[in-house]
Amino acid sequence: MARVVRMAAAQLGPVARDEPRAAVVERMRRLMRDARADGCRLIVFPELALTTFFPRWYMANQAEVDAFFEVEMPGAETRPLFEDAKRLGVGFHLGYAELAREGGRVRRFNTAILVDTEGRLVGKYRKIHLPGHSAHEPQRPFQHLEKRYFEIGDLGFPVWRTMGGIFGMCICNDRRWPETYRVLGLQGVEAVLLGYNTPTVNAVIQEPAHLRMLHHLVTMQAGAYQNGTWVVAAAKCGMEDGVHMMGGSAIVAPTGEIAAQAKTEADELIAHDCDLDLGRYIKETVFNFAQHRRTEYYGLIVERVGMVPPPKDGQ
Ligand code: CDV
Repeated sequence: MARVVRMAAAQLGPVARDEPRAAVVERMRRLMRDARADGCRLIVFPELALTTFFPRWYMANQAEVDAFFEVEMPGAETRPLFEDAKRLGVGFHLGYAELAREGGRVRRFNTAILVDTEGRLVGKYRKIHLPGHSAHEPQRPFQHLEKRYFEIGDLGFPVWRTMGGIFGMCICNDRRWPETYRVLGLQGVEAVLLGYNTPTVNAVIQEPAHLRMLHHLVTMQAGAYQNGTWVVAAAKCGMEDGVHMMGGSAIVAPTGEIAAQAKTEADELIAHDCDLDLGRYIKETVFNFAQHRRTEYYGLIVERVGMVPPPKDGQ
């Protein structure tokens, strides 16, 4: 019997800096109700969904930065999402800025959680591939200070058996890295859930908007196919506090095909009946890892971080 889970990507339009968390949560709750009405069992919200994408600003005052972080999950403002999950029977993936007190110190992560259809928090992931820079670079049209405001995630890339399948998570820039999908694929992942905030403009080098969209999609399509997994990706997009953020929320099938894609740059739900067994034939044939991987030749992938070309003649 096919294991079909109807899943949704809940794209969010812009969240202004002065928009209260409670108002954003109300927008998300509406999307959850729509998902329920559409027969969905799981909904994916974007990265840092509860606030504007604050790493675009340099803030010297840590208290100002910390105002964008959650100190508890659920907290007073996010608890309704957990209650709705249980009441509606719709699990969710949520990205947020996490301020944790661990080992006697304050730690800050770009985090995503997985909540099941009973409203239970079943999984947590902390973003590993943090893009951008750590020092203020005033020559940029806008900043990307994830390396300043967050630590590198310390939880690895786990998967969870829940809601009838094997689920993994990653966040935004992680989706561009084949290593993300392969580590999840080696654990038999059947659906990779992710949210993203991607500026339409590359702040460092001129890059046409169509290429930004191509790179977003092509990496997810390759990751899906090469690991026989669904990928469900939700954007926060549109003109947010003066910076245009890319839409293109998508549900990608294990075949690498795009099963559903957002049309707007506003709050929008896209959904698909995801057969979690669809990737099985890929996992059992062309990407049967146990039969075909040649790890004896892959050492460089973990031994070497940066590229080292061979010496030029005579050197
Ligand atoms: N939030 C992100 O991780 N954004 C990056 C941008 C900076 C390229 C991304 O990979 O989409």
